[in-house]
Amino acid sequence: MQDAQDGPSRTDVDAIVVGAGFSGLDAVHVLRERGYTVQGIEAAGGVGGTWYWNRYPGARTDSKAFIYCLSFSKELREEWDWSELYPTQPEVLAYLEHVADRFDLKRYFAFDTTVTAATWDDDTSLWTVDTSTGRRFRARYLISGVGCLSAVNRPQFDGIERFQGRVEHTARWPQEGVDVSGQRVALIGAGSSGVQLLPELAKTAGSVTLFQRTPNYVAPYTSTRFSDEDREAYRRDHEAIQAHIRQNPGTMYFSPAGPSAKLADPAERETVFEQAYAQGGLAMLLGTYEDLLVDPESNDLASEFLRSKIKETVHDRETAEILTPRTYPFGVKRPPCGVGYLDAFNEPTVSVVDVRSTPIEGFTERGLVVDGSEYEFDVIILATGFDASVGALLRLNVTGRNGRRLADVWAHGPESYLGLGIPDFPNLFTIIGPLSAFGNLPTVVEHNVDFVADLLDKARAAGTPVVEADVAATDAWVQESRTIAAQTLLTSAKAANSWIMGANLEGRELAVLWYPAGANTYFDRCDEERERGFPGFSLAPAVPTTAMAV
Ligand code: N01
Repeated sequence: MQDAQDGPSRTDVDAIVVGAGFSGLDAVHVLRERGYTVQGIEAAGGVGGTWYWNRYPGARTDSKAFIYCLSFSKELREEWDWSELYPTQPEVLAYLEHVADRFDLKRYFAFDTTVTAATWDDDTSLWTVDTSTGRRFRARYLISGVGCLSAVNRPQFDGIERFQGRVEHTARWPQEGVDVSGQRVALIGAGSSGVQLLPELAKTAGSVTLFQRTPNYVAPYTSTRFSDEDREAYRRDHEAIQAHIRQNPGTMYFSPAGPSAKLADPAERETVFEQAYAQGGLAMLLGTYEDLLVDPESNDLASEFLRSKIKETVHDRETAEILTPRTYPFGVKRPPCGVGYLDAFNEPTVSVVDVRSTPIEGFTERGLVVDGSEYEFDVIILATGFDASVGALLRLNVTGRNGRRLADVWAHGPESYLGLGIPDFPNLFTIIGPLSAFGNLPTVVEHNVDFVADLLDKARAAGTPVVEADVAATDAWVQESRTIAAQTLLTSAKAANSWIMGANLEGRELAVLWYPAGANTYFDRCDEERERGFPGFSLAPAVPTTAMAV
């Protein structure tokens, strides 16, 4: 086979990688380094993945900068200077642009190209990938780097097309921005995106009205600027930091204060909670007590502390009450972090409408209707989130062995071995796919990509390039994930409408989307699988073709 990268037609390659975010960039880089020919496909006009699309004001990470990056290259670490603890969207996008340029990755991608179908052919042992541009690609391996929060959720509001003003979604924010100066703005959604955007809108808009269905336990952000000394310290301590996050269930740089909130001394516990709240970000969830997501009594203590902060911060009693979560435990819905979110409700131009018991009835020419009343706006912003984890994969229209469609196989929830391989879908690998680990995602991405590359190397060395997750190993992984989830507070996901279990989408069955025993345990399990020679995957020879090199 020709070296697909050198010729004008990059149709037949070893691997197709879908997506140019953290996962896709890392996968293309690692596979190239190991001698595979690769074709990347990306729907956007450039690299960045989630950071390409989510350009709304206020967007930033809630992972610390010195771990929210790729760790494989010392040079990359030396030459990139993060400016603050929780970097903003433009800075993360600039970082990913830099990664792509630094390792010359853009040349392997077809941009502005959306995958419309991916089909396995048993007669050739190849994947065929069709795209929106009409180009068709063939490869031995199909690696999904589509991300877990990329399929946009746009609720079907009645009459939305009638509205004469502007409608935008946070996850498809226009590159040129949206000028809301003096405008009457409606914001639908109070998840991480809405919580980050609202205070930014409030700076210039004439008014901001939040339409909130489920209130959130919102932690503040304290994003300090980095000094040169800070940066030097992070570089010097890189190995220790990586070892630390590898042992943390959320792959984050926090050290819990103790095993149990309910068993801690009350005065000490109060101090721990206060310190975590002041520290901001995810410290309240990951830097206090280890049992918050498994013990209801411990969780109650944290939930009540956060409720008291809302009451303390928001002056108007009725507004504070609407913003206070009371029907589900803290952490079951991924907690948003907000710079000045709660304080914004003390501004006379900012208000909230509770749409839990009286949902939005529909849009009109001038605005939207709730409980029979019309609210008029110039701009309506949807911060309504994503079809998480499975959505972006299903939108690839994947068909495996014997014409089996992934959408049918996963009709009652995703089934996958280690979140990476699916029986009947040979040579498809899903980076941070359903039932892999959730946490600081670049860390999980790198671990997943290295695992898959090692597996492909083994298959290549053995001359058995058709790799498929075993049914028994997959069943056991799915069962284990469901059993562990049932022992946690995730069982309250429905009450929280939490995307963590797909409960945010109407008509969707509740599903375990992540391996719930923590990323540290997940990494151990993957490492064990690798050390034992990948017993959970079968390897077989390919149907001989003259076109492929592997
Ligand atoms: O989405 P969400 P998101 N009528 O699903 C509401 C990551 N992220 O984009 O809760 C009225 O959390 C919905 O209401 P309800 C992060 O992992 C990270 O905000 O379903 N409201 C909810 O309030 C995050 O968790 C950052 O009742 C409707 C909101 O829309 C994940 O992405 C920043 C509705 C959606 O909240 C998703 O966050 C941004 C309807 N019909 C995102 N339909 C960082 O900070 C939906 N809603 C790193």
